[in-house]
Amino acid sequence: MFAKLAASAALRNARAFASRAAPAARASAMPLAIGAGAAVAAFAAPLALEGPRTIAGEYKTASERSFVMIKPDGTSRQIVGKIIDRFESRGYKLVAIKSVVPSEELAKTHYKDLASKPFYPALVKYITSGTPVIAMVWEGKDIIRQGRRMVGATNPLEADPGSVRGQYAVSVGRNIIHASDGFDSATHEIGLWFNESELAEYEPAAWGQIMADN
Ligand code: IDP
Ligand code: MG
Repeated sequence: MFAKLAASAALRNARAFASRAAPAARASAMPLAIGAGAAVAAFAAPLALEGPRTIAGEYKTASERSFVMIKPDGTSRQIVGKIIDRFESRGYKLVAIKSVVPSEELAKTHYKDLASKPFYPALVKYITSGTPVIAMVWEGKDIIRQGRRMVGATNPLEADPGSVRGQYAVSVGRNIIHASDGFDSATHEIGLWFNESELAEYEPAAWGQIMADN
Protein backbone atom coordinates (compact mmCIF):
# COMPACT_ATOMS: atom_id res chain seq x y z
CA MET A 1 0.00 0.00 0.00
CA PHE A 2 2.77 2.38 1.00
CA ALA A 3 4.77 1.50 -2.08
CA LYS A 4 1.75 2.16 -4.27
CA LEU A 5 1.11 5.54 -2.65
CA ALA A 6 4.79 6.44 -2.87
CA ALA A 7 4.85 5.41 -6.51
CA SER A 8 1.89 7.55 -7.44
CA ALA A 9 3.25 10.49 -5.44
CA ALA A 10 6.61 10.14 -7.14
CA LEU A 11 4.94 9.89 -10.52
CA ARG A 12 2.91 13.02 -9.82
CA ASN A 13 6.07 14.84 -8.82
CA ALA A 14 7.90 13.72 -11.91
CA ARG A 15 5.02 14.69 -14.18
CA ALA A 16 4.77 18.08 -12.54
CA PHE A 17 8.49 18.47 -13.13
CA ALA A 18 8.22 17.25 -16.70
CA SER A 19 5.53 19.77 -17.51
CA ARG A 20 7.55 22.77 -16.42
CA ALA A 21 8.76 24.57 -19.50
CA ALA A 22 10.91 27.21 -17.79
CA PRO A 23 13.04 25.86 -14.97
CA ALA A 24 14.11 29.39 -14.00
CA ALA A 25 10.50 30.12 -13.13
CA ARG A 26 10.34 27.33 -10.59
CA ALA A 27 9.54 28.05 -7.01
CA SER A 28 12.23 28.55 -4.41
CA ALA A 29 15.24 26.30 -4.62
CA MET A 30 15.53 23.69 -1.93
CA PRO A 31 18.60 23.74 0.27
CA LEU A 32 21.00 20.86 -0.25
CA ALA A 33 20.51 18.35 2.48
CA ILE A 34 23.08 15.93 3.81
CA GLY A 35 22.45 13.89 6.91
CA ALA A 36 23.25 10.35 7.96
CA GLY A 37 20.38 7.94 7.57
CA ALA A 38 18.15 10.28 5.59
CA ALA A 39 14.94 8.58 4.62
CA VAL A 40 14.36 7.70 1.01
CA ALA A 41 10.86 8.79 0.18
CA ALA A 42 10.19 7.10 -3.12
CA PHE A 43 10.92 3.39 -3.27
CA ALA A 44 9.06 2.81 -6.48
CA ALA A 45 10.47 4.80 -9.35
CA PRO A 46 8.46 6.89 -11.79
CA LEU A 47 9.13 5.23 -15.10
CA ALA A 48 6.37 6.37 -17.41
CA LEU A 49 7.51 9.92 -17.98
CA GLU A 50 6.24 12.03 -20.83
CA GLY A 51 7.96 14.53 -23.08
CA PRO A 52 11.66 15.20 -23.48
CA ARG A 53 12.10 16.63 -19.99
CA THR A 54 11.98 14.20 -17.09
CA ILE A 55 13.26 14.31 -13.54
CA ALA A 56 16.66 13.79 -15.25
CA GLY A 57 16.27 17.06 -17.16
CA GLU A 58 16.49 17.05 -20.95
CA TYR A 59 18.94 14.68 -22.59
CA LYS A 60 21.81 16.28 -24.51
CA THR A 61 21.20 19.73 -23.08
CA ALA A 62 22.80 21.57 -20.16
CA SER A 63 19.83 20.42 -18.04
CA GLU A 64 20.78 16.75 -18.36
CA ARG A 65 21.14 15.04 -14.98
CA SER A 66 22.77 11.88 -13.73
CA PHE A 67 22.45 9.92 -10.51
CA VAL A 68 25.88 9.42 -8.96
CA MET A 69 26.40 7.47 -5.75
CA ILE A 70 29.49 7.04 -3.64
CA LYS A 71 29.17 3.48 -2.40
CA PRO A 72 29.86 2.36 1.20
CA ASP A 73 33.54 1.65 0.48
CA GLY A 74 34.03 5.21 -0.79
CA THR A 75 32.40 6.63 2.33
CA SER A 76 34.35 4.29 4.59
CA ARG A 77 37.65 5.23 2.95
CA GLN A 78 36.85 8.93 3.51
CA ILE A 79 37.31 10.02 -0.09
CA VAL A 80 33.87 11.60 -0.45
CA GLY A 81 35.27 15.12 -0.71
CA LYS A 82 37.87 14.15 -3.28
CA ILE A 83 35.23 12.54 -5.48
CA ILE A 84 32.80 15.44 -5.20
CA ASP A 85 35.64 17.82 -6.03
CA ARG A 86 36.16 16.16 -9.42
CA PHE A 87 32.58 16.83 -10.51
CA GLU A 88 32.47 20.29 -9.00
CA SER A 89 35.82 21.34 -10.45
CA ARG A 90 34.84 20.15 -13.88
CA GLY A 91 31.89 22.53 -13.75
CA TYR A 92 28.96 20.25 -13.10
CA LYS A 93 26.15 21.44 -10.86
CA LEU A 94 25.30 19.64 -7.63
CA VAL A 95 21.52 19.47 -7.67
CA ALA A 96 20.99 17.17 -4.69
CA ILE A 97 23.03 15.26 -2.16
CA LYS A 98 22.21 13.13 0.85
CA SER A 99 23.74 10.46 2.99
CA VAL A 100 21.63 7.31 3.04
CA VAL A 101 21.90 3.91 4.67
CA PRO A 102 20.00 1.99 2.00
CA SER A 103 17.36 -0.56 2.93
CA GLU A 104 17.46 -3.96 1.28
CA GLU A 105 14.38 -3.00 -0.75
CA LEU A 106 16.05 0.14 -2.07
CA ALA A 107 19.31 -1.67 -2.93
CA LYS A 108 17.43 -4.48 -4.67
CA THR A 109 15.32 -2.04 -6.66
CA HIS A 110 18.35 -0.02 -7.68
CA TYR A 111 20.18 -3.12 -8.91
CA LYS A 112 17.13 -5.09 -10.08
CA ASP A 113 18.55 -5.54 -13.60
CA LEU A 114 21.38 -7.58 -12.08
CA ALA A 115 19.12 -9.87 -10.02
CA SER A 116 20.12 -12.96 -11.99
CA LYS A 117 23.87 -12.37 -11.63
CA PRO A 118 25.84 -14.61 -9.27
CA PHE A 119 27.30 -11.59 -7.47
CA TYR A 120 23.88 -9.97 -6.83
CA PRO A 121 23.37 -11.19 -3.22
CA ALA A 122 26.88 -10.02 -2.26
CA LEU A 123 26.30 -6.71 -4.05
CA VAL A 124 23.08 -6.07 -2.09
CA LYS A 125 24.81 -7.04 1.15
CA TYR A 126 27.65 -4.63 0.41
CA ILE A 127 25.34 -1.72 -0.42
CA THR A 128 23.24 -2.37 2.72
CA SER A 129 26.21 -2.95 5.04
CA GLY A 130 25.18 -0.05 7.30
CA THR A 131 27.86 2.35 6.10
CA PRO A 132 26.12 5.21 4.30
CA VAL A 133 26.19 5.86 0.60
CA ILE A 134 26.30 9.42 -0.69
CA ALA A 135 23.46 9.80 -3.18
CA MET A 136 23.81 12.73 -5.57
CA VAL A 137 22.29 14.30 -8.64
CA TRP A 138 24.70 16.15 -10.92
CA GLU A 139 23.61 18.32 -13.82
CA GLY A 140 25.23 19.68 -16.97
CA LYS A 141 26.03 19.05 -20.61
CA ASP A 142 26.79 15.38 -21.30
CA ILE A 143 26.84 14.58 -17.57
CA ILE A 144 25.60 11.03 -18.23
CA ARG A 145 28.35 10.07 -20.68
CA GLN A 146 30.96 12.23 -19.02
CA GLY A 147 29.99 10.90 -15.60
CA ARG A 148 30.57 7.35 -16.78
CA ARG A 149 33.99 8.34 -18.13
CA MET A 150 34.89 10.08 -14.89
CA VAL A 151 33.79 7.02 -12.91
CA GLY A 152 35.71 4.61 -15.17
CA ALA A 153 35.09 1.03 -16.30
CA THR A 154 33.18 -1.32 -13.97
CA ASN A 155 36.30 -3.41 -13.41
CA PRO A 156 39.00 -1.12 -11.97
CA LEU A 157 41.61 -3.16 -13.83
CA GLU A 158 40.18 -1.72 -17.05
CA ALA A 159 39.39 1.74 -15.69
CA ASP A 160 41.35 4.69 -17.04
CA PRO A 161 43.95 5.58 -14.38
CA GLY A 162 42.57 9.13 -14.30
CA SER A 163 39.06 7.94 -13.45
CA VAL A 164 37.70 7.54 -9.92
CA ARG A 165 37.79 3.76 -10.12
CA GLY A 166 41.16 3.88 -11.89
CA GLN A 167 42.65 5.96 -9.11
CA TYR A 168 41.00 4.56 -6.00
CA ALA A 169 39.78 1.00 -6.66
CA VAL A 170 41.31 -2.38 -7.41
CA SER A 171 38.39 -4.80 -7.18
CA VAL A 172 35.15 -4.94 -9.17
CA GLY A 173 33.36 -5.86 -5.96
CA ARG A 174 34.55 -2.64 -4.26
CA ASN A 175 34.59 -0.10 -7.05
CA ILE A 176 33.70 2.98 -4.98
CA ILE A 177 31.10 4.71 -7.11
CA HIS A 178 28.02 4.39 -9.30
CA ALA A 179 26.83 6.60 -12.16
CA SER A 180 23.75 6.26 -14.36
CA ASP A 181 24.53 4.55 -17.67
CA GLY A 182 21.89 6.28 -19.82
CA PHE A 183 19.05 8.77 -19.79
CA ASP A 184 16.40 6.17 -18.99
CA SER A 185 18.39 4.83 -16.07
CA ALA A 186 19.12 8.38 -14.87
CA THR A 187 15.38 9.09 -14.88
CA HIS A 188 14.67 5.85 -13.05
CA GLU A 189 17.45 6.24 -10.50
CA ILE A 190 16.88 9.91 -9.66
CA GLY A 191 13.19 9.13 -9.17
CA LEU A 192 14.06 6.17 -7.00
CA TRP A 193 16.43 7.99 -4.65
CA PHE A 194 14.98 11.50 -4.61
CA ASN A 195 11.72 13.36 -4.52
CA GLU A 196 11.44 16.25 -6.92
CA SER A 197 11.26 18.63 -3.94
CA GLU A 198 14.82 17.59 -3.00
CA LEU A 199 16.27 18.71 -6.34
CA ALA A 200 17.61 22.26 -6.24
CA GLU A 201 17.07 24.74 -9.05
CA TYR A 202 19.80 27.38 -9.17
CA GLU A 203 22.50 28.68 -11.45
CA PRO A 204 26.16 28.46 -10.41
CA ALA A 205 28.15 31.66 -10.98
CA ALA A 206 30.15 30.40 -13.97
CA TRP A 207 27.40 28.21 -15.44
CA GLY A 208 27.02 30.18 -18.68
CA GLN A 209 30.78 30.16 -19.30
CA ILE A 210 31.17 26.45 -18.60
CA MET A 211 28.15 25.25 -20.58
CA ALA A 212 28.58 27.61 -23.57
CA ASP A 213 28.86 25.93 -26.97
CA ASN A 214 30.66 28.76 -28.75
P1 IDP B 1 28.49 -0.26 -13.34
O1 IDP B 1 28.48 0.01 -11.86
O2 IDP B 1 29.80 0.12 -13.97
O3 IDP B 1 27.32 0.32 -14.06
P2 IDP B 1 27.19 -2.87 -13.55
O4 IDP B 1 27.51 -3.92 -14.56
O5 IDP B 1 25.91 -2.12 -13.69
O6 IDP B 1 28.43 -1.85 -13.53
O7 IDP B 1 27.27 -3.54 -12.12
C1 IDP B 1 26.83 -2.86 -10.99
C2 IDP B 1 27.78 -3.13 -9.86
O8 IDP B 1 27.77 -4.53 -9.56
C3 IDP B 1 29.23 -2.81 -10.15
O9 IDP B 1 29.56 -1.45 -10.03
C4 IDP B 1 29.92 -3.66 -9.09
O10 IDP B 1 29.81 -3.04 -7.81
C5 IDP B 1 29.05 -4.90 -9.11
N1 IDP B 1 29.59 -5.91 -10.03
C6 IDP B 1 29.50 -5.93 -11.37
N2 IDP B 1 30.14 -7.00 -11.89
C7 IDP B 1 30.64 -7.68 -10.82
C8 IDP B 1 31.39 -8.89 -10.69
O11 IDP B 1 31.75 -9.56 -11.68
N3 IDP B 1 31.72 -9.27 -9.43
C9 IDP B 1 31.36 -8.57 -8.32
N4 IDP B 1 30.64 -7.44 -8.40
C10 IDP B 1 30.28 -6.99 -9.63
MG1 MG C 1 25.30 -0.18 -14.06
